[in-house]
Amino acid sequence: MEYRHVQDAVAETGLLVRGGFHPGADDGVPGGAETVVLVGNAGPFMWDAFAAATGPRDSSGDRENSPNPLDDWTRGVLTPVAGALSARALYPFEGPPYHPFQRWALRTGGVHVSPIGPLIDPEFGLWHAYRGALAFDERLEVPDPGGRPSPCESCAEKPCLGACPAGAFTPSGEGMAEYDIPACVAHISSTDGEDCLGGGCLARRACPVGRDAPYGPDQARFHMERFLKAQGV
Ligand code: B12
Repeated sequence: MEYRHVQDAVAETGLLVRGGFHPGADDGVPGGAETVVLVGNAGPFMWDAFAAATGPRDSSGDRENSPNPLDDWTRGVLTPVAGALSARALYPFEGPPYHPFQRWALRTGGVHVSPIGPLIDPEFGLWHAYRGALAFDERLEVPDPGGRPSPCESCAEKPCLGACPAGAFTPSGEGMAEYDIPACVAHISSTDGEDCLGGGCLARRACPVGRDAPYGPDQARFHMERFLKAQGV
């Protein structure tokens, strides 16, 4: 098995391979593994495949009634791919306790911590996420992402930190800002929060990186509404 076979099999679903690594005992991979390949979304492909499979917004009772139809869809497409590749599928939404997907993503070397928490990709900016991981008992050669530096290092302005209308991000000097989840949720669920709800997090949208790869309006609203539902709103 070669890494490119994994890339090809995953790409058929609309998802993307987002790098791999060889885990150690302290990486928290259940049952251990020789290789972990992360699977995620970036660009329009996942949303197009999901929308085609589940129908347009509000027209499908199944899509609207499930706690998270995107998670259901992900399991539906990725579990068979894992089976065909003799891998185990692990999901970021399994939990709590959750699998440490951000830690695993950092282990691939392709992404970096952003000032507001979500990991930043030098190409897609903050417009990417993880949908699963494939754990292999076999050792696969994984490509070196090339050590591209974090785009945040050369970003003097850091507009992400000042863009939240609810002031939910408090810079903490070093590393990530403090994220005030209740302030964020209260704002998004009020009438003043329509811009965040309809177009996605304004702090993410303020980032100059990945401006040509943002989520479309339907996808942005879907994620924000699910985020609110997950917070019990
Ligand atoms: C619970 C959860 C939330 C909670 C609480 C998040 C929090 N900040 O505490 C809520 C619901 C509020 C939330 C909100 C959002 N989340 Co969230 N969330 C998760 C979830 C399901 C579990 C996180 C967790 O507890 N992991 C367990 C610990 C042990 O794992 P971990 O990898 O070590 O993760 C922690 C550390 O890595 C740490 N961390 C992050 N970077 C770094 C860097 C260093 C150097 C260190 C030491 C630690 C560290 O923060 C992580 C969370 O505590 C993950 C999926 C997952 N399984 O990881 C998504 C996840 C982290 N969320 C994600 C996203 C996109 C969001 C939102 C932006 C969504 C939105 N509304 O637009 C918001 C805003 C988040 C923000 N600004 O922090 C993405 C991030 C993708 C990315 N690009 O990195 C993830 C990975 C889901 C996914 N499917 O991809 N989230």
